[in-house]
Amino acid sequence: MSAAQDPADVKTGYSICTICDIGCQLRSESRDGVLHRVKAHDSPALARHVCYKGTAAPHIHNHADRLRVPLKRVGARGEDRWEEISYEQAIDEIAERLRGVVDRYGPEAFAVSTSGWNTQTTHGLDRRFMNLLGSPNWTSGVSLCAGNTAAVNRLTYGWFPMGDIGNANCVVLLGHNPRKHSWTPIYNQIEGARKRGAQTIVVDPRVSEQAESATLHLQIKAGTDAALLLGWTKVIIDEGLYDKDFVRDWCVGFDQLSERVDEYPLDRVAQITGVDAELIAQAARMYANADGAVIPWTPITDQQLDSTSSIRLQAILRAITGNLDVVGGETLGGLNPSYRTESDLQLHDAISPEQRAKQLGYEKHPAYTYRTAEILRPYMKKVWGREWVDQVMGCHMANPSELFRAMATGDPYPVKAFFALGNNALLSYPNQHQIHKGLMNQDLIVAHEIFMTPTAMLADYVLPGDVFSERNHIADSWSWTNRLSLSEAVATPPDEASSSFRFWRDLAHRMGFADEFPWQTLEDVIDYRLEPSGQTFESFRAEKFMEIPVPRYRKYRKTGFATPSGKVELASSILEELGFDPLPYHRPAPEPTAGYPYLVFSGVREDPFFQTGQRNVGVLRRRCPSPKFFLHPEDAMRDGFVDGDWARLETAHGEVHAKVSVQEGMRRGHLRVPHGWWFPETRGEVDLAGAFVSSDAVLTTDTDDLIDYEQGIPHFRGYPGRLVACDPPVGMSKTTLEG
Ligand SMILES: Nc1nc2c(c(=O)[nH]1)N[C@H]1C(S)=C(S)[C@@H](COP(=O)(O)OP(=O)(O)OC[C@H]3O[C@@H](n4cnc5c(=O)[nH]c(N)nc54)[C@H](O)[C@@H]3O)O[C@H]1N2
Ligand SMILES: Nc1nc2c(c(=O)[nH]1)N[C@H]1C(S)=C(S)[C@@H](COP(=O)(O)OP(=O)(O)OC[C@H]3O[C@@H](n4cnc5c(=O)[nH]c(N)nc54)[C@H](O)[C@@H]3O)O[C@H]1N2
Ligand code: SF4
Ligand SMILES: [Mo]
Repeated sequence: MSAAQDPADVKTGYSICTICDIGCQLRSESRDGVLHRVKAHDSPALARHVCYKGTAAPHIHNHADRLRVPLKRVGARGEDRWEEISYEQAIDEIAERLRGVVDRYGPEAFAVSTSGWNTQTTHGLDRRFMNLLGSPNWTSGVSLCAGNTAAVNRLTYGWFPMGDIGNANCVVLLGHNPRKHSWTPIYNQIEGARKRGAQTIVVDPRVSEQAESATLHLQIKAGTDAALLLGWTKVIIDEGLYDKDFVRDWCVGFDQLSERVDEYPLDRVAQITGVDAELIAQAARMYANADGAVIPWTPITDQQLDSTSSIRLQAILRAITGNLDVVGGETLGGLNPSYRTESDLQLHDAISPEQRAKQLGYEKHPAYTYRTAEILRPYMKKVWGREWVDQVMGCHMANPSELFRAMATGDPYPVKAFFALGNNALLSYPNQHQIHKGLMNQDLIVAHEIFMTPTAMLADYVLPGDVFSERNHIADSWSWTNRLSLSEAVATPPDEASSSFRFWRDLAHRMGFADEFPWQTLEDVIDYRLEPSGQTFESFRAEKFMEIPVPRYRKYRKTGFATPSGKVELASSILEELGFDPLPYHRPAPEPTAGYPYLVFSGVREDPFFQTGQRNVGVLRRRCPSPKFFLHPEDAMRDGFVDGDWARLETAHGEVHAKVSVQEGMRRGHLRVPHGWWFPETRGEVDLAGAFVSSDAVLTTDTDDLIDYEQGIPHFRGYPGRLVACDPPVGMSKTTLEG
């Protein structure tokens, strides 16, 4: 047999897909060290959990534009001119320049933004490094997603629960719209519940895919979810539909809550939300009367002006209807005792209380900062056995708006070094102009990336990251659930591409923290994390692909809840201590005007992409070549638009471009803007590859009147805008795409 005919070296393994953040476990197959295909799981229970982004992994991992070697900026910042350097030179220089920033401005001048699920192998070592150095300024895209929800849930009952959709008889989706190709496992769970006869209630200004098959659809006016939930709570209390024993034995603040919801009679709620009063009452009764009901996490209420109240109301409803920690309700999983948590690795005691208190957001918007985590310490210890418990990475974060403002202006102190790992920060927070200004004002920017994104284009050093098919990992869903899942390397990273573990370890060794970073390899860290169970990575891998501890229910009967009162705090003593309203409320957002007649919301994720990613991947981009605004046919007709027209959306803060998509299912007067668009194909022709052309982040700002009080969260759900006809933006005519 000639060499050309030799059978390829075929390797298969289990993988956790990191193309989106739901992390399906799949099967990966490589040939001669190159990822060849990704396919469904061999366990029938998991086989349906794969979408077409997951199976497109070879097109992403083997993409011609994949970053392969470290790059150092040679032109002006953002000019996108580079020289290739060795990994060792890159780390040496980064360490030296970071030391320079810390010596001159203090460790708090160093900030990190990362979402963690795509870099996957960090294991909390980023925070460990920062805590040893003395910087509290870590933030993440999860501050607008499940991370902040986790932190806010803990104010009410000390944990962020996971809905037991598989056993629920009623599922409430506040906007949240899982589909066949968006969070596929959650979609499958909801479909399974429907087939069992579970009722579904969808609250959405659009007839979304989930709304189409819902038992009840409440076509709400964007941004008014808190008012709706106040109305539900009032119905449930007035009609005595709550769990009286649970409320008596396990809740505090019920009378105060009853008084507060009395301010929200149904006619007022109907007027605020645009939903019929009787339909609101019917939905509240359906939820409260179900034997096992869940309100799964949703990003919709993470990104509203009264986000803290919206999230708290979901927590309150779960509690008063007796759905906490029961089968078919909201399970308080707890930590997996077999695996050291990321919080354990993060060493939050290593940073001094004085440095912690410098965390940006600590004073003004403390809900997910160290300030709240510090208050919770003794209660976390009592119930969950650790003082510092992080869930979904979101419980000890700096506030991004405060951070980018400090980077841009030096107020309240300078922030001069910024690292983005697996995060396209420029497009992934509100107020993109301020983020840009902040990035332009840095002495050192490092991006750890797989592609040259607009954020990476602004860096001094770009380090090539590895991808999930190239690394070993055991995932623990960041302490949201206590499941452990195996992910095995089947392919070889190209050239100098390497893991975020290696980045933090090598930097730590150069910055004097070698003793605290004793691990040589990634598998050493996993072995360390598995130590409490007596397992190692190899033994875990040899024995199983997943470990799911047997659930235990109503654990609070033994331990109480991890709150100051030990009970569910319907009126939050922590919010009160922090100087905020302890009870939930609705806060109205700016209304449309004659000049800005649309109520704009951002979101409706597109199936082929995850967030700002994959616009360069031909097999996916061809499914959705351009960004789209959605509007109702009557609005389109009045304003003279037809399907496919290019248009410019203007708000008080910025403008973006997209094509018009006329959709019957939109609520009248509403306009949807997509998230995450830039145009990799225009690199070299358009500044920062079109990062400012269609990105929702330029439409929204983060001044005090437009962010949530407690967390400092931006309002992406319902702000005034107007639509103007325009030509296609420069560079948008190209159609050839790699991959
Ligand atoms: N304006 C605005 N901001 C938002 C949102 C919004 O709707 N509007 N949504 C928010 C939400 S819900 C979320 S979850 C966050 C998401 O925030 P992130 O998860 O940080 O998503 P992105 O900012 O798209 O950045 C992901 C980057 O990781 C890179 N990447 C992918 N795989 C790997 C890998 O294996 N290794 C490395 N090193 N890099 C990799 C991709 O190329 C991409 O550039 O954003 C939030 N921010
Ligand atoms: N294919 C794909 N799947 C993804 C992602 C992706 O980028 N691509 N991202 C993942 C991530 S990180 C997240 S956070 C989720 C997000 O996914 P979802 O939770 O589904 O969120 P969106 O798609 O942004 O919007 C969902 C619905 O909210 C409605 N909506 C808008 N404003 C409001 C409002 O004010 N109130 C209510 N009640 N509804 C409103 C919209 O009409 C839309 O139908 O998807 C995950 N899955
Ligand atoms: S839903 Fe798709 S992209 Fe997300 S983890 Fe699963 S396979 Fe990957
Ligand atoms: Mo998200």
